[in-house]
Amino acid sequence: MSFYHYTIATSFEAFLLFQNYEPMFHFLLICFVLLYLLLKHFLSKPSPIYLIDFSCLKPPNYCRVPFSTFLENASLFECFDNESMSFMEKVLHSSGQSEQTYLPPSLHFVPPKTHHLESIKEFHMVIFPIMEDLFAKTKISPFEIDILILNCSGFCPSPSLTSIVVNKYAMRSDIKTYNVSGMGCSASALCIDLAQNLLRVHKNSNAIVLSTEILSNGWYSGNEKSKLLINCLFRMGSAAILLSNKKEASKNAKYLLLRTLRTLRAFDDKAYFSAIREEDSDGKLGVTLKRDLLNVAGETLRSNISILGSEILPISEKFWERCDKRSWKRVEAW
Ligand SMILES: *[C@@H]1O[C@H](CO)[C@@H](O)[C@H](O)[C@H]1NC(C)=O
Ligand SMILES: *[C@@H]1O[C@H](CO)[C@@H](O)[C@H](O)[C@H]1NC(C)=O
Ligand SMILES: *[C@@H]1O[C@H](CO)[C@@H](O)[C@H](O)[C@H]1NC(C)=O
Ligand SMILES: *[C@@H]1O[C@H](CO)[C@@H](O)[C@H](O)[C@H]1NC(C)=O
Ligand SMILES: CC(=O)N[C@H]1CO[C@H](CO)[C@@H](O)[C@@H]1O
Repeated sequence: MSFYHYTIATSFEAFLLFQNYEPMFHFLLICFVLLYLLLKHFLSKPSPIYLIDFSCLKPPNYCRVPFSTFLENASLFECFDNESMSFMEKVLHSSGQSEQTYLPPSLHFVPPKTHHLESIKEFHMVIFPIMEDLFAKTKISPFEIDILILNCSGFCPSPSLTSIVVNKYAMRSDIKTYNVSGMGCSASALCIDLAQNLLRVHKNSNAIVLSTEILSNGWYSGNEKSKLLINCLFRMGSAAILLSNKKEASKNAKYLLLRTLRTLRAFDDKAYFSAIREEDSDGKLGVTLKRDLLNVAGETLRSNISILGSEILPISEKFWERCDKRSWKRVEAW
């Protein structure tokens, strides 16, 4: 109850006392106040959560890896046999990535350097520029950040990745940090959902969601095809997203967070084993991506996106969606 409400209630009470009203009226007043508080509690909506702005990494040009130099250098590493080389070549060309992708400096060495220190250096390289860009864009200082969530699947050092960020920008001691690891791409839905839950509880707060994959320690130097995919598909990148539930955020925010949806399929063995970090028969560590991954991810996306769509799309879009479905059915019936 605010000071203002409190003053009104006590002045009423004082008035009743002065006028020598029956105890019944005092009781009524208390009931009224309680009812008001209950209504206020149940009817007040949680404050909206805005995405104010975001920043994505543009790695420096000297990190660029055209397909041809990637393959040329890989053939010099002396760990891949001919079959692996032609497999990686095929994957690169059908991966849909352009020639404008980047690998961290550690993987430009022949052979690649995959030490812990290299991963830390890579982390600095992908996170600090986007943090600075985000602070500059939004004119928010590191001191105003209340929540920091960091998502990086393959690298989990100590001190933690969030601590590295807090240390670099000398952030507040009461900041709430969370580092999410080992969850691969699914961490994206999870981190936004986590931020949403935290912002529901902590009023008037700014949250940053940071996201990256560290490649230096993920490099695979064996010849198992299901593990070689990682070398070809993952490239340097990172994003910093600023979310806020402050009142003033409504003025300059880019997006409003409407709904999140989380589904965990670890109960299902097929999903559980579809992307797994393990040693190959030679004892070399790598991440196995199975064909099941596509099926499982596809199924989950399909069923969940239609639920999300029905909740957030405007009526006109839903109408067209329905028409689309119907015409598709007609096509299939043909
Ligand atoms: C691999 O290819 C090179 C030339 O491209 C050839 O000289 C070599 O014999 C091949 N090795 C195997 C094991 O096939
Ligand atoms: C290939 O190796 C050379 C050094 O041997 C390095 O300068 C270059 O950046 C590497 N390129 C790639 C794409 O790894
Ligand atoms: C996450 O970060 C917090 C604080 O920064 C740290 O206490 C915790 O050990 C970290 N957890 C993991 C799994 O890295
Ligand atoms: C979390 O990291 C993964 C890569 O590890 C990325 O694909 C995903 O988009 C990230 N999540 C967010 C919130 O950006
Ligand atoms: C809320 C909801 O319906 N989620 C669904 C998301 O997709 C998985 C996998 O298909 C379903 O099991 C969930 O029910």
